[in-house]
Amino acid sequence: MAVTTLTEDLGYTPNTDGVWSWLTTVDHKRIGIMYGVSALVFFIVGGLEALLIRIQLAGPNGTLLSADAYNQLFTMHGITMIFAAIMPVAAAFQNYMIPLQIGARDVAFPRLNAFSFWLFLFGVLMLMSSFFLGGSPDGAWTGYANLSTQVTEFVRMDYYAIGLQLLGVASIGSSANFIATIFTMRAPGMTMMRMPVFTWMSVVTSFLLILSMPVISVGLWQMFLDRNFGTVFYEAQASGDPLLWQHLFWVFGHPEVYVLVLPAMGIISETLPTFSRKPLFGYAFVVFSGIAIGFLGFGVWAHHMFTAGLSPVAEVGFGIVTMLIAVPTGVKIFNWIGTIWGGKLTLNTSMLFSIGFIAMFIIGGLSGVTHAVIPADTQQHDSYYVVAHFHYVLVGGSAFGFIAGVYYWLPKWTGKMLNETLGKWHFWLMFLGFNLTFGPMHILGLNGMPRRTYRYPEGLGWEFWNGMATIGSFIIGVSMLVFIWNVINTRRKGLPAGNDPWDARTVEWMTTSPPPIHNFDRVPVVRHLDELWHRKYGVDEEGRAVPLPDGYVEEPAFVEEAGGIHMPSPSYYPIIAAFGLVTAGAGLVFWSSGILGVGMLVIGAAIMLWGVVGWAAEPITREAH
Ligand code: HEM
Ligand SMILES: [Cu+2]
Repeated sequence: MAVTTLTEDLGYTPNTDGVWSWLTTVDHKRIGIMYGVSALVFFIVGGLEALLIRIQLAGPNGTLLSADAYNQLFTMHGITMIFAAIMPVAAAFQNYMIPLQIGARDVAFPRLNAFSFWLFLFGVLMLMSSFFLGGSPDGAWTGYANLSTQVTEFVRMDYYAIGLQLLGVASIGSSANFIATIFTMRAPGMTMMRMPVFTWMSVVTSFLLILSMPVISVGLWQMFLDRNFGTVFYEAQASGDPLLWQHLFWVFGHPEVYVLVLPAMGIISETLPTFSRKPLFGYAFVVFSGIAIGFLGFGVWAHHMFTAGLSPVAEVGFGIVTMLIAVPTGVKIFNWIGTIWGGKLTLNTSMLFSIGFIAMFIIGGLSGVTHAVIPADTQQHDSYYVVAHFHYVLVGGSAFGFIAGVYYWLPKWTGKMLNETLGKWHFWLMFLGFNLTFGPMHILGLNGMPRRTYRYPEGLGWEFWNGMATIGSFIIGVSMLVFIWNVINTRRKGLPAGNDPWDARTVEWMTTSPPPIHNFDRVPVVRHLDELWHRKYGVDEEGRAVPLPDGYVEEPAFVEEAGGIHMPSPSYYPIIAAFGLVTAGAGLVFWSSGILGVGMLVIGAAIMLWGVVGWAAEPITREAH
């Protein structure tokens, strides 16, 4: 079957090698790889920031960092890990895997997809340039007013106010793309209740982003206006209200934590059945509990404000809803354990990280429930107990889940198998390092150690456990080096993987490894949840899975496509539009410096306009050299 891009129909062959082809690509797989590589690099940056923090706190009276430097580091650590590492790694998996899981050839809006990626990348680079241009945001990742609206000689929190907006636009763009793709481009027969759970959790995550990002955008604009135009949205003395910022931030912020963990939950819902050789236990319950978490996630934001002086009635309401979220979360955990139970387990690295996810997430979830108890939270708030809690769910949860996904799907992306021995070293070092870093923080927090404090005196009993936590964080660092070495080594000389190395269940394993630019030579007709298993195995009278005779498949197995396959053409307008928008954003960051700011704003807007007009008017005949 002939595969052409629209431009090829007109005798042009896109070059797929070289930097230029990456700068102009609109292929979801390549965009996924670029998100993945960027996220890994930024995870390392966020990790190095964390190691500096841990060195400073390894013992009492740390002297490595000044208070000012410390404030910038933990603020940027939080922002980097959330917006530049965990969110883009989710986007990496979603970009690469969603079209493959639903039997589509690409996403609905390929150029918007490229635009979202470049906006994310340039937005993060602008945020990080703050290190070299006057100092980084230092008001914590939560940016509480009036600390964040204080006008100083630095523009630090303007980077925050504008930078997060740009990343928000990128997230909304890719979320709209995923929703349009999943609802309109599934292979024939793939009903919603035959969709893999990872794709389902991506639907929920995309809606969470589209509904929550605009809320913080309003808050960020008000912060920017208070800082640069003398408005008083958050000025209590001028009938503004600093609590308004906290409400706007957490109406976004709490759904945001589910944006970070639901994709990882989707991934282990793929790996656990494959490596237990059993269908996912309670598929529908796993799907609907994810949807329930999405809904309830919008009703708990004020549990972050139990010490902000809200009325007891409001507090109790938010406390109860917060406890309620434990129910759908528990349903998922029981269904994962139900899947493993009685299964024929393959304890490879992907499975170890998947089981590690469940165990660590349970610990994080349980401390989460203790936060819902208002009097207890009053003690725990802003202490290291809270820092422990969210690292158990974000590192032990999200990060472990995504790493399980790399060990599961990298053979599909590269056609090569990761080394299992190095994988096991990675897992056990990370598991040990992680628990040694964040386990003791529960004790430190209950012993009164506050977060966001650049040093502590002797004699408060915090020395030993801080020392342990610092050792643990370096063990995490070593485990990540083992992982990176494994990936690099595999790219060079990994063993061939073949199309279906895990004898897996879902459609993505039906195509080659790596997949061709058009994903499938022939689009499969889907009749079952776990379609591929049903093409390989029947069920005997005892209900056991028995291999089907070779070549046996229910007809029609594939879609008949007359007239060849058309793929979207490379384009350079998305990167131009993204560059223009970020330049205009940088102009706003430097608004207070007069002509420089205005100049960048105008030039950026002009470049963006060029990009958008070119994109809209792009003749499909243009040769993108
Ligand atoms: C991998 C190793 C990591 C280590 C050793 C680490 C360590 C720390 C420490 C010590 C703090 C507290 C700083 C303070 O309050 O003074 C902190 C804060 C934080 N971390 Fe991590 N972290 C790691 C990974 C992550 C990841 C993967 C995420 C997110 C997805 C994350 C998100 C955060 C956030 C949001 C804060 C709060 C920052 C703030 O208070 O504004 N961390 N981290
Ligand atoms: Cu919350």
